[in-house]
Amino acid sequence: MNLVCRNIATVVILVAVSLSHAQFERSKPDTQPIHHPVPSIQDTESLAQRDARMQWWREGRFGMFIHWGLYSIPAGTWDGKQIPGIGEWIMNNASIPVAEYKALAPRFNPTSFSAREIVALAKAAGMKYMVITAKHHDGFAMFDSKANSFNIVAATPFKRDPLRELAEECRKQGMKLGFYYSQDQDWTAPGGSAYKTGNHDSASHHWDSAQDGDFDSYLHTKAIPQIKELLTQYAEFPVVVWFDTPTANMTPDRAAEIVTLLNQHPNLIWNNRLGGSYQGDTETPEQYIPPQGFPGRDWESCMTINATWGYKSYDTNFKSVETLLRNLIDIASKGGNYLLNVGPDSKGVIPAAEAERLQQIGKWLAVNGEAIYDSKPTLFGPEAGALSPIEEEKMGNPKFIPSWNWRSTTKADKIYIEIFTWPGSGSFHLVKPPRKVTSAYLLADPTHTPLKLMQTGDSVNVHLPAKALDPIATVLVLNTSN
Ligand code: H79
Repeated sequence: MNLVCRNIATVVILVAVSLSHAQFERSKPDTQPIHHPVPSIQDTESLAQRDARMQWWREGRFGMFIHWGLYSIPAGTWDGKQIPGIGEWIMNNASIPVAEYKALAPRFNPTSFSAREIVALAKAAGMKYMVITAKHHDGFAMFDSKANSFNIVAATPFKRDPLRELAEECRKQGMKLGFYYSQDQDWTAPGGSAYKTGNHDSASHHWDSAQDGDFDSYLHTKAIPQIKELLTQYAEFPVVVWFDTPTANMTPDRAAEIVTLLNQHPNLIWNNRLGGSYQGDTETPEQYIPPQGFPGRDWESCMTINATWGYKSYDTNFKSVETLLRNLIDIASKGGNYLLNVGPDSKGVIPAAEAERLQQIGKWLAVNGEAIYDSKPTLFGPEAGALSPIEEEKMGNPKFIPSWNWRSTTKADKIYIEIFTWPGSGSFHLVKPPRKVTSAYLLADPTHTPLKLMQTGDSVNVHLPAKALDPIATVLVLNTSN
């Protein structure tokens, strides 16, 4: 290929295809008026009330998920065998009897836990909220519970309440705090539900008769009393309740009992995993980014930083800073939030490889956060991409290839282009920008020196320096009118 040809090809790679962005608009109420035994706040509030309730969450964009519990002791290994799968599932995946699993509690003494350090890390990462497992499927409460003694204060030598310590630090450091609670699955309380794994073939999918019992009695003696405790023991927190894995046991009437409690906290945000036909506030894609977001719904992709939620000593499959940061940008460009998980170990420490990655993301956000926080989705359509210089469609037109070359976010008078692949052509070329571009600069340029603009016909060419300011993502800011 001669030089001229190659230059044309690099320019073509950055053509934007303008698709409808109507799918990102949030103009309709979320919930269809399906009949709920108890109307939830989403059923009764006005759109304006909903917008006010969701405001901090929509602006925040980036949160820390913390999966921490007794499973951090076995850390993926049981009886000398490495148990495949996610670490917090070890009890189920290895069919551990209730008594044996409960015997982990007296060994749990995470003396290196520091709420101050964890909140400080979340802040340094540029995260605006955190959600911690108050009780996962294993049934162990990571808080001071009078309702059930299988908890970190009553059953361990540690005797401290990490949720109380986190609440205090979040208050001090200006961080929002939410609680994850497994309301339906509970593998150590009689009557709690279990998803089926392996050969757990009975109707209940239990693997130990100690798990058998009446679901309503589990709900009334453990789950509901503990949810009450979580909603009332921590002053202004939680601001989020994150339910998980509803089964057929979570009927509308049972879920309604929980909704009655949630309704007493009118600023609370809760997700779509309560069950019983309640849709909650947020869609929760797990371990993926929906290509088009969720039209008309608030949403949050929750993702692991390696391949497990709960700590596994031998999972070193860490995603690169590049992947994590580009995930955040991709999610923001589609109007969602990123809830990125960390898994503290049995001493209460977030593994260094995880902390380092968060620090790096925070460095980028400290410079470029303006393009992420409180931004609106792309105006270019859900899949920015490129017309292939080589491949053709059936009709002989260049083939459209969705690409990671760049993403875009929006504010009232600005379009941000987060450039992943720095163009070799020396300029960024936009065909039919959705607004009139009046000037441009790079966000990471401390002087915000205007870049040379060339408007020709319906396209804009922005002159760029030879090298990216940040190899992961350099933000081009376009000042726009109308
Ligand atoms: O808390 C994290 C997971 O433990 C929890 N949600 C996130 C936030 C979660 N619980 N269940 N699931 C997610 C989906 C269930 C997947 C399953 Fe399996 C497939 C259950 C049985 C087969 C994964 C693979 C767990 C056991 C084997």
